[in-house]
Amino acid sequence: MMEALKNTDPETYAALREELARQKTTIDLIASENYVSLAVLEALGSVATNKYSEGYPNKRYYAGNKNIDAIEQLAIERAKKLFQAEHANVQPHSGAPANIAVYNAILEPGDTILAMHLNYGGHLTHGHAVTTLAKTYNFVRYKVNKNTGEIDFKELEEIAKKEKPKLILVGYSAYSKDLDYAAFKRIADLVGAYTMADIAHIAGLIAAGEMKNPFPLFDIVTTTTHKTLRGPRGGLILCKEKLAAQIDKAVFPGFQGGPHDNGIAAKAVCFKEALEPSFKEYVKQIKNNATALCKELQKLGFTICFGGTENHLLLINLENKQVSGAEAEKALEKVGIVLNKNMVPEDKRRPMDPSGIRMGTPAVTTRGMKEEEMEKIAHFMHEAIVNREDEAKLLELKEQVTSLAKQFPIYQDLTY
Ligand code: DSN
Repeated sequence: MMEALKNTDPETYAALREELARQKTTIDLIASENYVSLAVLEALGSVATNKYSEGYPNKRYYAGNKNIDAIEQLAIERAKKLFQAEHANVQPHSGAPANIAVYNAILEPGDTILAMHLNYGGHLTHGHAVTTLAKTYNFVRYKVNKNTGEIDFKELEEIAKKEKPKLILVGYSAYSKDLDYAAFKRIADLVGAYTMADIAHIAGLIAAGEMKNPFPLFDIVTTTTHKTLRGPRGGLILCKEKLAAQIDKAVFPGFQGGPHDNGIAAKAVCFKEALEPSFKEYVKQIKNNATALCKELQKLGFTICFGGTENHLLLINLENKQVSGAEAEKALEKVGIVLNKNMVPEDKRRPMDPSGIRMGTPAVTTRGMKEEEMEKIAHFMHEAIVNREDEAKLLELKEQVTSLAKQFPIYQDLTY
C-alpha cells in the first residue's frame, strides 16, 4: 500500500508512515478525535475527489454528476434518518463553515446572537472576539455555574429579553453535561429567536440515542462529522423544512464553491455505520469509559469541572495539582498520552497555558478499551504529572503506555 505515494513523494510518505505509527502506539484522549473505519478511509481516498459538482443532486452546474448525485443523496437521506431531521445539507467543508453558513442564511450583519461564553465551554465560531464573525454579528453571552455546570435559565431569560437576540445558540466543545433544549426553546419563543444547536462534540451520542436530540424542538442543528460520529473531517447542517432553501442557498452559492465529493462519500459511509446497532453499543461504552475515567481521576485527587461527566469528555481543573495545563499536556505527551490543554471556567491563566486539560473517550473506545483500561490510564496520567521532572520515570511510563496501546491495535490491516 502507498507504493505510488512512496515513489512520487518520499517525504510526505515518510511523514504519513510516522503518523500511522504514532497513532498505533499512543493513547489518544483528545475529546474531538477518533479513528475512522477503513471503509471511510477508502471513500475519502477515492476518485470522487476528481469531480466538480456545484449545486445539489439533480441540479448541477457541471455535467457528469450521475454518480455524485447518488452519493450525495445517500448521505442526505442517512443524515436525516440518523438525527430525525427534516432536511440535511452535507456539503459544509467542516464545522466552522457550517456555522458561518447558518448565520449567513438567517441573520443580517449586526444582528444579535446569544451564545455560550468560550471560557465556559463555548466555541470560537460562537463569536469569540478573535474571529471575523465577532465583527459581523453582535454576540452576547451566557455562562454556566462553574461548579455544577448548571445553566441559570432565569438569568438567560433576562439577558434574552434585554438583548433581543435573533438567534439563541447552544452547543459546546468543553462542556460535559446534557442540555435542556426545551428550556432554551421556551426563551427563544418568548423573544422570537431562532434556535440552533452546534452538536459537533456530541453528535454520535445523540445519533445513538444516548443524549437528548435538539429535534424536533430546534430549528437548526450543525455538527462536524469527525468527532464522536467517527466519520471523515467535514460538516453537516440539519434543519426544519421551512429553512431548507435558505440554508442550501447560504452554503452554495452563498459561502462555498464546489463540494468535496470524496468527503461526502465518506460521510455517507459514516452515517451508514452510525445507523448500525453496533454503533449504539460503541456509544454506550464511550459514556461508560468517560464515567470510569472520571471516577478514577477523582479518587486520585483531580478536580473535574462541573462535577463529572454526562457525555464523552472531561474537563480537569489542575489548580490544586500545582501544574499548568500546558505543563501537564507536555508531560503526558512524553509518555504517549495525547490530550489538550484547555481553559476552565473563570480561568486566571492564558489560553496558551491555561489551568486545565480536556480529554475524551471516543478514540480509546474505538480501540476496544473498557473501564479497566480507563483506570490504568488515570493512574498513568497521575504518575506522569507527579513525575514530570523525572525523565527516567517518564520513559518507564511511556513503555507501559505503548504496551497498553499495542494490546488494543488499530488499523491492523493498514501498513504504510
Ligand atoms: N477543535 C475542536 C475541538 O477540539 O473541540 C473544535 O473545533
